[in-house]
Amino acid sequence: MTSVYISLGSNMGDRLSNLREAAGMVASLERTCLIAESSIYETEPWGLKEQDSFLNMCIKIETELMPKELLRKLQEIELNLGRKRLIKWGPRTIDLDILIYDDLNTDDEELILPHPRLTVRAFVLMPLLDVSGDIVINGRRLSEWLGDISDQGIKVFK
Ligand code: PH2
Ligand code: MG
Ligand code: MG
Repeated sequence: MTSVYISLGSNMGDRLSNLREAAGMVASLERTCLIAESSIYETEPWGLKEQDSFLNMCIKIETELMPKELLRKLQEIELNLGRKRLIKWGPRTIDLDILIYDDLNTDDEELILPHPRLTVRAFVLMPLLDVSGDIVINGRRLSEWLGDISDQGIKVFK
């Protein structure tokens, strides 16, 4: 079994139930179990400012799915929950991103691991800290990366 951290985000429709449904669907994937869920955070939009605020969370799973298999399954879940790929960094019903897959470092065009923008996004770092503890990514602890980021407008939602 491999430990994997996944980020969930939603800023369209019923954001809370989108997160909950998606987390449930990930938990019921074959050869996969859910280990931990973070708090849910309400976060100001990052990247493209002119959109509604997001709810974000992270989960930890253990899985026997290979990275690309898992990626495909997450994309299926996004589609099943009505995700349409419209604008980069724009509004979305649900976004499921693999953040960390074991200690794997890949530079594949489809799947870069650890997630390349993990260390600059407070909306990822804060929930990740909840479920992973203060692990080292790209040579620094999550809390150190977080310390570099000025306030990105994040508050606990639930
Ligand atoms: N996702 C994005 C772009 N901007 N901002 C917040 N606060 N939360 C997100 O999940 C998010 C974002 C594209 O994946
Ligand atoms: Mg994303
Ligand atoms: Mg994504």
